Amino acid sequence: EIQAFIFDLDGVITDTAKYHYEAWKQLAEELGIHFDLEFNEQLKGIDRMASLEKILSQLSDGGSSFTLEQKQEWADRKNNNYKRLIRTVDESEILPGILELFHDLKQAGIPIGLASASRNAGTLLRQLKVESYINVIADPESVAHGKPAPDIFLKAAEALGVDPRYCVGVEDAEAGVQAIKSAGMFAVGVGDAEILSKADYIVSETSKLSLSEIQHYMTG
Ligand code: B16
Ligand code: MG
Repeated sequence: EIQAFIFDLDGVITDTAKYHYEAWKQLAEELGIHFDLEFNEQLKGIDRMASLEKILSQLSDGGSSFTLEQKQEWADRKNNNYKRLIRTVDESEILPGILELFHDLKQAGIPIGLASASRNAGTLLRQLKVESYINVIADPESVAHGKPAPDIFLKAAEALGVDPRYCVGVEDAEAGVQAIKSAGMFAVGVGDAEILSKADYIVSETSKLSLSEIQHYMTG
């Protein structure tokens, strides 16, 4: 029996994945590093500094010549690009089917947790006006290891007081699906079935997410 749903934010509740892409692309271009959608796939769900490290690792010296201070400055620059891009986000950018799912979960008495790597998650939930549906937001700054480690999903489950075995995690990223599976939860993937092949249940888009279908699938 499902006792909680734990959602990723970027790419699941709203399509901010495209703004993260744009913000990194702006920075990568300034640094003369090639950046495309395929590479971006590896950054989904990965925290800010780890994402920067992956981008810099494409340089001939693997980016090892930069000081922490310099890297911090670039990470801040990316975040400023991102904050500029999300300034106008409002409830029209909630992905299709998400509000209906939140509503069905509330109706069924199933609490909702958020497990996003983003330090901008609170701002976005407010702009999307969905805060009232979310019972618990796991703080990414409080966990030792980012996705694909299970920490952030475990943190959300703990805050909800639910055993991970009875949690359903929803993710759009490969690293995120791995995090859910390592946490011992049922993983719902949204997106490309090949990229998300480790998920227990996959839909191509958020509009296809349905509580009754997932329940039906889990109980066989
Ligand atoms: P920020 P999620 C992740 O959010 C994004 O997928 C990832 O691209 C981003 O780098 C990360 O948040 C950190 O975001 O720079 O805003 O702290 O998918 O875990 O909701
Ligand atoms: Mg995501």
